[in-house]
Amino acid sequence: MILGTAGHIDHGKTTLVRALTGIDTDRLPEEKRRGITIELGFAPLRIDGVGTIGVVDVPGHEGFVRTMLAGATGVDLALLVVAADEGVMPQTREHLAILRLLGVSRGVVALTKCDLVDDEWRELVVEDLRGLLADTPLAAAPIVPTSSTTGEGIAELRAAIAAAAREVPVRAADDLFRMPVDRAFTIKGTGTVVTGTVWSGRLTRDATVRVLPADRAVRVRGLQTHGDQVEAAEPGHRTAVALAGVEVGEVPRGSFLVTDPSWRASTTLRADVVLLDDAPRSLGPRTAVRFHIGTADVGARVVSGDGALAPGERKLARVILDEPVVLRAGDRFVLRFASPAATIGGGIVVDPYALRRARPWSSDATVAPATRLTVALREAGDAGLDVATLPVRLGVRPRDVPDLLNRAEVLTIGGRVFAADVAASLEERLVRLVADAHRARPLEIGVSLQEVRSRLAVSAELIDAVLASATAHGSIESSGGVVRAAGWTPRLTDAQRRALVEIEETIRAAGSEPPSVSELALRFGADVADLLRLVEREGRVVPVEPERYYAATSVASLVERLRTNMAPGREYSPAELRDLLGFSRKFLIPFLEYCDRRGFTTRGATGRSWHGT
Ligand SMILES: Nc1nc2c(ncn2[C@@H]2O[C@H](COP(=O)(O)OP(=O)(O)O)[C@@H](O)[C@H]2O)c(=O)[nH]1
Ligand SMILES: [Mg+2]
Repeated sequence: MILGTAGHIDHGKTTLVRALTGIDTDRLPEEKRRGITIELGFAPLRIDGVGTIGVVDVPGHEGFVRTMLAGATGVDLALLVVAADEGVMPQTREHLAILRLLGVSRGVVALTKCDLVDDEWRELVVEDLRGLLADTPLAAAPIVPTSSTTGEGIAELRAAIAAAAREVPVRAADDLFRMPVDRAFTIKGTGTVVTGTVWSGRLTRDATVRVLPADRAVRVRGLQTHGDQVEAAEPGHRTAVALAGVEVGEVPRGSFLVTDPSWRASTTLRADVVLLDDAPRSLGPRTAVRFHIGTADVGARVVSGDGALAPGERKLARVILDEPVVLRAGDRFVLRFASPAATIGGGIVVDPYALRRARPWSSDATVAPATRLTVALREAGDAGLDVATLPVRLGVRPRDVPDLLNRAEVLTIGGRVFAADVAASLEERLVRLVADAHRARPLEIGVSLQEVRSRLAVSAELIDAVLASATAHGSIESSGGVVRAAGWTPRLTDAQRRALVEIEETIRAAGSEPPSVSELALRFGADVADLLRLVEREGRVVPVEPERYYAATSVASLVERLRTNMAPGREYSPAELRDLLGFSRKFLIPFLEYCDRRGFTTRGATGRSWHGT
C-alpha cells in the first residue's frame, strides 16, 4: 500500500515522515545506498495489522507533482500536510486538485507546526480547511493537529493512518499485471534495475515481461519489494525489478512493464475530460498540454466534439498524444501546462484504443463495461474486436470478460467478438445476395460459396456463422459448395424448355464435332450457356472444352471406341488416334486432353496409352 504525502513547500512533510518512520527522506539521495534497494523518497511505515506502507516523500513542488502523478493508480492513501501557521496555500490547492483528478479518495490531514500557533488560530485554520475539503473526496478525512517539535499528535496521526489504511480495499491480484517505471539504473553485478509501484496484477520472479512502448520482451531475474527479495510482487507494492538483457536506456521513466500480450501503447484515446475551475484559459483543439499518466509525460491535444473546454467544464473528448503511451480504460490522467507549470485538469480514459479520427463516444467511463462494449462493437462493425484486448479496452479483469460476452447482443466467434446486429444485418445481406443471384440467373442452382465469401468480404469464421444462422432460420440451404434460397430449384420457361430440346438435338446430331456455346448462342439466344450448365448438372451434356459441350452419349461412344481399339500398354500417336476416332485436328486435341483429365488415357513421350477400365 502506498501513502502519498501532499502539501505546500516547507509545511513540514519531510519532518513528519521522519517522525512517523524514523527515515529522513531528504537525506536518502546523499546516502546513495548501494544495491537494488535504492529507493529515493520512499520510507516504509510499518503498522500492525496492516503491514508495510510505502510513504512517498520527495523534495520540491514539481518533484511532488510528478511523484503524485506517477502514483496515479498506485497511491491508495493521501497524507495532506497543512502548516497551522500558514494555513491553506497555493500548492495545497494544486495537490488537492491532483488527488481529486487521480481519484484518490481516502486520506488523513495533518495540521503541522501546531506548536507555533494558539488554539484560536488553530481553530480558524481547521475551519478554513474544512471549507476547502468540503466538495472533495477528503471531506470526511480526519484533521489531526501535530507538532514534530513537541511530538504532539504523532501517535494520533499514526492511528488515523492505520484506520484509513484498514478501509482501503484489497486490490485484486488476478488482474493484468502493469507497473509504470519511475526509475531505471544499473547495478554492478546485477545489471538493469527498474523501480515502480505495481498498479495491478502480480509479477512472479520467473516471468517474462514486456517493456512498452519500446515493445521488448525481457526476462525478470530478480524482484524486491521494500528491500526484501520476494517471489512475487503484488498490486500496490513498491517494487524493484532486475531485468536480464536490456540496456537501462531501453526502459526509461515513462515506460510500463506488462505481461499480457494484449497490451499495446496507443496515441489516441477517448476520455472524459475535466478542466479545473481555476484553469487559466479554455482548452481548444490546438492548445498544447502535457498529458501525465503514471510516469509518462507527453505532449497532447484535447479535441472535444463541440468546441473548446471552458474552465470548470467536463466533456467527452478525443485526446491525441505526441508519443505512444500505455493506457487502460478507467485510468486517471492529469493535464498540465508546461510553462508556467500548472495543473489545469485531467480525466478518465474511456477508450484507450480509439482510432485516430474517431469521434468521442457519447458514453463516459462510468458507463457499465457492457454498454461500452456495445458501443465499441457497433463501431468495429464487420471487423469485430479481438476478445483478448477487452480487459484493457474496457478496464475489466480477465475473469469478468465471459459474462460480458454471454449476452444476446454479442456474438463470439473464435477469438473475435461482434455485435449481434452486425451478424443479423450480414445475414440479411446474404439472403438478399442469394435472392438477387437467383433472379439474375434463374437457371443456376445457386451461388458458389466462394462468391458469397468474396461478395460479403468478412472473415471466414463470421461468414460460416452467418450461413449456419441463416440455415437454422430456414432461409438458406447450402451443399456441395453452393448456397441457395431454401427450396430453390432452377425453373425453365416454356420457351426455354423448347429451345433446350432443340439445342440438345443440335449437339447430339453434330456428334464428335459439336458447335461452340457462342455459335449456339447466335441461333438460340444468350440463355444458351445457362441452359447448357443446367443440363450439364443432369449429366446430359459434357463440357469437353470450356466453351464446347458434347452430348453425353457421343462422349460415351467415343470413349468406348478408344477402349475397344487401343491395345493395353501401347502408345498411340495423335495421327493414329485421329484415324481411330475420325476427328479433325481442331477437335481431336481438346478431346484427347479431356480423356487425359478424366483418366481414360495417359500421355507419354510419343503419344497416349489407354489407362481406363
Ligand atoms: N516549529 C515547527 N517547525 C517544524 C515542524 N515541522 C517542520 N518544521 C520545520 O519546517 C521546515 C520545513 O520542514 P520540511 O519537513 O522540510 O517541510 P517540507 O518542505 O514540507 O518537506 C523545517 O525547518 C522544519 O524544521 C513543526 O511541527 N514545528
Ligand atoms: Mg520535504
